Amino acid sequence: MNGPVTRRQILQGAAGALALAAPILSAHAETAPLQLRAATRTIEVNGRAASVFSLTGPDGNPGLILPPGARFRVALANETGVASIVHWHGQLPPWTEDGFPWPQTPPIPPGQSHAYDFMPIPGTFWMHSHQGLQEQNLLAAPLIVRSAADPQAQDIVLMLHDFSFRSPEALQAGLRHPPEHGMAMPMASNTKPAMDLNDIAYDAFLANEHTLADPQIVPVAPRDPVRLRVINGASASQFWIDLGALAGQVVAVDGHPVFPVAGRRFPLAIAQRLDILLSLPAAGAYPIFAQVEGRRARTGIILASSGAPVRRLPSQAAMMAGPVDLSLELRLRAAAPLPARPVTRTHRLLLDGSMAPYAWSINGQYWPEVSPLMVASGERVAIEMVNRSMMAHPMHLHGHAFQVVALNGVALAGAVRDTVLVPPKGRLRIVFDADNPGRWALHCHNLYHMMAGMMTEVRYPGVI
Ligand SMILES: [Cu+2]
Repeated sequence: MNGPVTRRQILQGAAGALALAAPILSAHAETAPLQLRAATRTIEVNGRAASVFSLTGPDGNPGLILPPGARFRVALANETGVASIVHWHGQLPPWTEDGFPWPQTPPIPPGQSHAYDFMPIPGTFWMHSHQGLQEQNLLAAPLIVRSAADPQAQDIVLMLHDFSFRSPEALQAGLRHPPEHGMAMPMASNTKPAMDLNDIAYDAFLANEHTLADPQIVPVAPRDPVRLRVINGASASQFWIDLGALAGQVVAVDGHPVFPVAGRRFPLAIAQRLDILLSLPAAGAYPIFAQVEGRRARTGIILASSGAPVRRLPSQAAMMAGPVDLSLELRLRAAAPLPARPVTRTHRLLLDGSMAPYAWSINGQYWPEVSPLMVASGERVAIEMVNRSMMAHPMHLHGHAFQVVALNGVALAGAVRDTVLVPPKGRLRIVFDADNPGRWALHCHNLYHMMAGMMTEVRYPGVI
């Protein structure tokens, strides 16, 4: 074998030697990897058939749920018929296992399988294709990593998606024209300029792949503790999570614990997650809604005690929802903040773009023609994000958990997370420790903004 020996090769060598000497010790190494299958299927949305992707674990359910302490040891089989690669959103693997189509880690050809093996961090995560527009066609699923420290509660996953009967390519092509589907909505104060909320007019919004015409009904016993894990897996839609008659406490965002924040209605930007503790106060049926910002459209699931009557709920709310904002972000405080230390390197990102022409850039550059943001191992890095456009950008950094330390100039010991919303004309500051050498994508998680260029790279020196 050429080149430097990696830590993994040393460990594999050691495991092999031990296996020869003492077979009982090899049992762990021989544990079969979890089979994850990317494929295609037909689903029914509002009574009409649609061909979409699927991403299912060994039990045939979407995604994976890992028990406490388990490694992420996965064989991903690509049965989609096209090249694909799946990103483990929010996880901190070595960069070559991140599921991003770098030249060094190309997409998995159709019919082939690829192995992954790393120690996951606990919490609510998700997985999605990072190839082309596949995420829009539901190549996305939950990735839940349980922890021995989790409080005893019934785990309920609520994964959101936006859906269209048109192909993602047709949706993207439509964006090159003036924004007839775009929506300009005045902000609360009419002294401020108009902001853009939704680029695309979707046909449906899915909650665990159902609409409110045929919602998922989850059995829950009154007063039993529930941990609701909400994942915004939509490609270009942001939601207000509405607990209706239930009172909840947000205890984690993007998988990372926060001091509890009580409420009934929480904003959720694209790609973000919320862990909410709640319980049913009495027998009955309790909807959990997700309403699209700037729209009356909503989706949701229903938590219902045994035998409770469930009534049909309209898929349009009475009132239009306002823009998803930083009202929750301002209240979040990390329960496990980054250790205090001085910033040793700062990068500044200017986020620019417009609906017409449909082009979105970072520091005036369009992916893939970008200058990498260099960081070195051991540095405490700050990134200032300044949004000069009229649309919000949910910015996601791969391979690192960052802490939000300033919002519009206000300093705070905010949440540790992997995706943060930069509102129109807003600015914020995040910090992270450069502790995961490699090449890492940093991009807007609005799929169409990313595909129009709003992506850059964080790179460590010496990576080949
Ligand atoms: Cu964006």
